[in-house]
Order: sequence, then C-alpha cells, then structure tokens
Amino acid sequence: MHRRMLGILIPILVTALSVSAHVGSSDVFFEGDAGPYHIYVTVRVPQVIPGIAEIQVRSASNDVRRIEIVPMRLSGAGSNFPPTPDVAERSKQDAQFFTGSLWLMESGALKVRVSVEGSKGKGELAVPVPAFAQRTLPMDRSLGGLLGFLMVFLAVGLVFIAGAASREGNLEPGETPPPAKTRRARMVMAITALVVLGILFLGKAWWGAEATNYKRGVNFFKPPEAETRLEDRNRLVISAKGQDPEWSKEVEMKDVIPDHHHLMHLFLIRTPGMDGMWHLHPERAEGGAFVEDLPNMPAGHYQVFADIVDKAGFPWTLVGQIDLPEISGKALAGDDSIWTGAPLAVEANHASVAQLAGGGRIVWERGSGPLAANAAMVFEFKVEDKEGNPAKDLEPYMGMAGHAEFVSSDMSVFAHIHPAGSASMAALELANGGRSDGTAMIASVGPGMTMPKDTSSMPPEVGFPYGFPKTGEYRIFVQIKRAGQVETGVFDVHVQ
Ligand SMILES: [Cu+2]
Repeated sequence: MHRRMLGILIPILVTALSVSAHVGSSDVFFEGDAGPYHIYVTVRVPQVIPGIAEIQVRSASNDVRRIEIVPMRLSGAGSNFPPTPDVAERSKQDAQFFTGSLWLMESGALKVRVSVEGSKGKGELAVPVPAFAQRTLPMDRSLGGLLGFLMVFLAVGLVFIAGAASREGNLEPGETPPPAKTRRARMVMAITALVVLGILFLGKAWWGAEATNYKRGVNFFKPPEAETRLEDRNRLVISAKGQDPEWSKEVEMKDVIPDHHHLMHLFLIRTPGMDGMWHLHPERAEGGAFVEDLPNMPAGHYQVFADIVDKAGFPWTLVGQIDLPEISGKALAGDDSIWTGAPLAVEANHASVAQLAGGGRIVWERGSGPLAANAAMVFEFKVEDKEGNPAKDLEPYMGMAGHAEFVSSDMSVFAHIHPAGSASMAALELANGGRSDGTAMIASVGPGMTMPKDTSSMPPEVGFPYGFPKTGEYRIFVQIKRAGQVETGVFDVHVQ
C-alpha cells in the first residue's frame, strides 16, 4: 500500500476510477471458484473515492442462497479485519445474478471479498481491486454558485450582526443609539470584516493545499512512462518514470514481484496497423532497469506496454513508444512469442476464425449481435488442429490455459487478461492469502487455469472474462501453447 499517498488522497472535487494492470480499462472482471461455487464477478469502480463500487456476481449454478461482499486492503494490516459485509441482492428476473454496492474509502491495492452460501455449504474468494483517483472533476457550476452566494451572505451577515450587536445590544426598544455607540459599532464591523477575510484566506489556502495534494495523487496513479533505449544493436533497456516525482520512491523496480513467472511482461506492438506483436520477458539488471535482447524485428514505430506488479500487489503498466531500426537478434526462447500478420482490418472485423502459424486455428464462439462497450462477458475460444478437430496438444502457457491482450487501435486501451480475469496473478495470490508468484494457486482458480500433469488432458477451450471500456476498434491477441509452441490468434472487432 502506498501509505504516504493514502494520506494525501483526501478527495475534494474529484472523480476516481480503478484500473488493473491495464491502460484505459477501468473495471475489474473475474472468474473463479468460491469453494464449491463457480462465480463471475464484475467490479465497476466508483466515480469518486470515497465512493461506491457496483459489484455484480453471477453464479454458474442455481444452488446459491446468499452472497456477501466486503472491501478490504489487499494485504498487510487491515486485510485480516474486514468490516461488516453487505448482503448482495438477488435479481428478481435472474436467480443466479446478484448485485451490491460497496463504499471504497481509500486508494491503493484493495480487494473485494465474496462469501457464497448455498446448498453445498460455504465458499469464499477475494477479487483484487486496484483503486485510485484518476482525474479531477471541476465543481458543478450551480453548486459553486450556490456555495459562493452562501459564503458572501454569511460573511457579510456576520459583519452586520457584529455591528448591530455592539450598537444596539443593550438599548431599550425604540431608543436611538448614541453617536459614541455608532462609532464603536463601525470599529467592531471593521475588525470583524478583517477576521472574516482572514478566515476566508486561510480556508482558501487549505482548500488549495488539498487540491494540490489530490492532483499529485492523480498523477501518482497515472500509467508511468516506459523509458526505452537501444544498446548494442539489439539490447532494449527499459526503465520506469512515474508521472509524479514521489512515484519512483514508492514503487521501486528492485522490489517488483513476479507475476505468472516473470517480473515484467513486455509488449511491443508495431504501429500503426498493429501488424506485429512481440510478447517478451525482460530480465532485471543492476540498478532496477530491465533489459531484453530483442529477436528479429522489422524497422518501425513500436508502442510499448510493460506490465509489472509492485511489492504491495498494485499492478502498473508502463507506457511508451520507440522507433527501432531493423534488428537481427537472438532466436526466440522460453515464454517469449511473436505474431506478425495483416494490419487491423476494420471492414472485415467480424471474422471469428483466426489461422495459426502452426496450421491450426482458433475459433471465437462469439455468437451473433454487435459487441457493446461496458458489457461484461466471457470471450470463449476453441482451438482446432489442421483437420478442424479440437486440438489435443494444448499445454499451459506460463501456468495458464491462455493469455489475451485487448488493444484499441489508438493505443488508449491495453488490457492483459487471463482465464481468471483482469487481476494480475500476483495480486490474486496476495488477495487470497498466498505467496506472491501467481502460479501456486492455479489449481484452485477457475477453469482453464488448472495445470494438469498429463498434457493430453488440457481442454481445447479457453475463456477470458472482460468488457470493452469504450467504443472503437480493437485487436484481440489470444495466446496459447500447443506442443511446445506458442501460437497467437488475432481478432479485430468494432465495439459499439
Ligand atoms: Cu499473461
């Protein structure tokens, strides 16, 4: 938790949004098991902090009686002592759908604990919710006008009341105040006016200091800059620079924690057109910078997104851009992957089949109808082999059935999603009281996240809970592993 920031994030005139390790994608989507119950959770984070988060829980089965929700700190003090939970309300139209509202009182790495009760007993899980103020909202004009009027009315009123009290306070009814009292009353009014002006001045200074602090808090939580440079022909060096000077003191690169096997997940997307995507895993060098020896890459302009998780479990995405010359680099290894292909095609955006480089394909079971912004859904994909049969050679890729990146054409939205949803695996682990590399709890979280010893039992389907944050054109990169080879399927969509 960024304790010092908590102190200065006193919310005045602000709106707040919560974001995961993502850019421009504020809601939290989650799929997992609360004991015997499989549930889908969406957290729509408040416009103001303190503010009200809207929670939606859908149960996959019809045997749930009661759901309780409560917000807590993700880890550390406070994460073990929840306030009294709220009971989520069951929808009258849909008995498996529950909704509730929760006050989020502070910024930082939070979680929402969901307790489920039903015919199979009780179950519980926690959804990480990184909450922070995103911008400052100007005061509503009519409210400002009203408050201004009241301020003038009260200030002037106070001066006149003080004057009247001193002039006429101990007169008989009907008696005219003597000139000496009138003079003294003028004096009292002048002094009162000075005192009132002094109070107003101090108030303005206090207000200004709070507003400045808040603005700094807003900057603190903006996506940090990925500063990149090329060394020795193909060595990319990445360091992070926060939007607020305090950031690098609070979030130290030497303390970031691994998230599904890696300290950093680096995405280089060739722009415009998004006709190439490199998903790499830089190593941390001395001093906290990250380095990656790049593979072969064509010259071009690249958008940089780099996911890290700080030691408190708060996910950050560093954002940057770099122009690269043609690079002849090292061979791909480990979990690194590359996709190159046709540029984003807005016209033909309803294709639901993506050919894979290895000969198979990924079919998106998207149903018909347009895609709407702000609708939570599960994106389900089926992997087929060359013959069109369900693929039998799927393997876990970095501990999971798949990874998906949802990227808008203008680069304002970037979301790295897993079968368990939008939370980082490391935060999920912290939220549920485990260790901090996201892979230990994989057996207990959600379908598609199990890591069977016998790879022949990996199912050919993978699903990702997510919702587009706004309208526009998006490219979805779906990444899976088949027979030791990472494959990427690409889908272009228009979101209404
Ligand atoms: Cu991933």
